[in-house]
Amino acid sequence: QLSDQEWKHVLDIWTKVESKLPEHGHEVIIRLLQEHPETQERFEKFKHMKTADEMKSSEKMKEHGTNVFTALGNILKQKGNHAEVLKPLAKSHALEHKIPVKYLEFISEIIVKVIAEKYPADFGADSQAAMRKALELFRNDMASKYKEFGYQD
Ligand code: HKL
Ligand code: NA
Repeated sequence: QLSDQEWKHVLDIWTKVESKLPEHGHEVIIRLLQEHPETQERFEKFKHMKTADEMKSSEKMKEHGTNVFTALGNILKQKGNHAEVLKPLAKSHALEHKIPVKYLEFISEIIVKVIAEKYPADFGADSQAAMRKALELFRNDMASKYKEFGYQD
């Protein structure tokens, strides 16, 4: 679990992220698919795309990035009491999309990197550490739900 101070770091930087949430969500998805091409195969609607430019001009991908970042924001705002919000997400990612925890690690790293690039002055070492911790908590709780749903990656 995170301290009050750590949650404050996480939610303060998230307020900045929300000022351009669709753009940042879009960029994270593009980088996930570019840096880890195996993740692209999991998206029926994106797996045909060949170039980063094609991804950048895709309104569908921007919409997906928006949905992912909106969902993530809703989870972070629970400050760890996210069981109820996490359950349907864990269920779909385990049983429908079949997304290994390893891929959740990939996206977590990219989220931290992108925020650090966009907001260097507001996302110092303590904030970065707090965000990593929050994303780790998210992944650990996703992983235990995966087990409950009988999904082993
Ligand atoms: N997805 C998230 C979050 C994440 C930060 C971690 C998150 C939050 N997803 O067809 C769909 C696919 C989705 C969703 C609909 C799909 C394929 C897919 N997702 C793959 C991934 C990967 C692997 C490339 C990773 C790392 C990842 C991480 C939130 Fe994810 N995702 C959705 C969502 C929401 C916006 C939707 C699911 C909506 C839902 O479950 O409703 C009960
Ligand atoms: Na995703």
